Amino acid sequence: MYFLFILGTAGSGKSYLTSALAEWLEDHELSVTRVNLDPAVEWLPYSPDVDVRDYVEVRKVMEKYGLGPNGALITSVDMLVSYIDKIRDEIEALRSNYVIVDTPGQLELFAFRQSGPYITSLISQGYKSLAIYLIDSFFTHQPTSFVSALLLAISVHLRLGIPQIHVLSKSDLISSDRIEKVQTWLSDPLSLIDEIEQDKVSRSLRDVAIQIEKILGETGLVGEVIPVSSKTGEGLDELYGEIQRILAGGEDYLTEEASGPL
Ligand SMILES: Nc1nc2c(ncn2[C@@H]2O[C@H](COP(=O)(O)OP(=O)(O)OP(=O)(O)O)[C@@H](O)[C@H]2O)c(=O)[nH]1
Ligand SMILES: [Mg+2]
Repeated sequence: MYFLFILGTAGSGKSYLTSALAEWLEDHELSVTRVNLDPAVEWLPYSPDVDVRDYVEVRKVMEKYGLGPNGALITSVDMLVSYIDKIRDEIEALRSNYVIVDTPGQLELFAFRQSGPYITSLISQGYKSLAIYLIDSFFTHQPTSFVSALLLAISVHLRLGIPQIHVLSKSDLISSDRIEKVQTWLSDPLSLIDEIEQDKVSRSLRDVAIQIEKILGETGLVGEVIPVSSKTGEGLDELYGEIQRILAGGEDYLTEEASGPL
C-alpha cells in the first residue's frame, strides 16, 4: 500500500483530484481506498471507503464546546487522534494498492498545528507515503501571490517531512502560455524576480517577495509543478509518472515510527 495525501488551501481542488486520480488509477487496474479526513464536509465528489465523519461529528463538537465552525473543525481533527487505530484498521482491511487521503481545507492544520502531521504519520506508519500539494491556478496571476503560495507549500513540506509533489490545480482555467510562464518561473527564479519587480504592490512588499523567492529558488524545494485538471483529466498521466518515480526512488522516507511533528 502507498499513501498519497492530497493537500492544499481551501477550495484548491483536493476532493475533485482525489476523485479523478482514484478513477485514473482504477482505469489502470490499480485498487484504491479513498479516505475522507475532513470531519466537516457535507458533500464529496466521490464516495469515501473510509470516512472520519463516522468517528467525529463537527456539529456535536460545536454544540458541546460552544465553538464556531472553524474552531470546531480544529478540535474535531485533534479528537481524531484517539480514533487513529480504528481508521488504520479500516484502511488495512481493504489492502489496496493506493490509499488516497483527502484532507480538510484548513491548511493551518498541516502548516502550523501538530495534529495534521501527527495524524498523517500515524495513519501511514510503516508504508511509503507522499504528499501531493495543490497550488491553485488562481494564484499564478500575480507574481507576489505565487511567491506566498510557494511559501505555504514549503511550510507544509517542512511540517510533514515526506516527499512532496506540487500540482498546479485547475489547469483548464488558465492558458497554456501562463502554464509555461509558471514553469519558467520555477526553473529560472530570476525570471520570477524580474516579474515581481513589475508587480503592482508597494516597493517594500516587492523587496520582501524578492528576498523570499531568492531563498526558495536556492532550496529548489519546488522545482516544478505538474499542471493537472480534474475536470478534463489533463496531467493525470504525468502526475502518476511522478508518483511512481518518487515511490520507486532511493530516498528513505518509509515512516518507521510515528514521530511527533516538528
Ligand atoms: N475548472 C476546474 N474546476 C475545478 C477543478 N477541480 C476542482 N474544481 C472546482 O473547484 C471547487 C473546489 O473543488 P474541491 O475539490 O471541492 O476543492 P477542495 O480543495 O476539496 O475544497 P475544500 O475541501 O473545501 O478545501 C469546486 O467548485 C470544483 O468544481 C478543475 O480541475 N477544474
Ligand atoms: Mg475538499
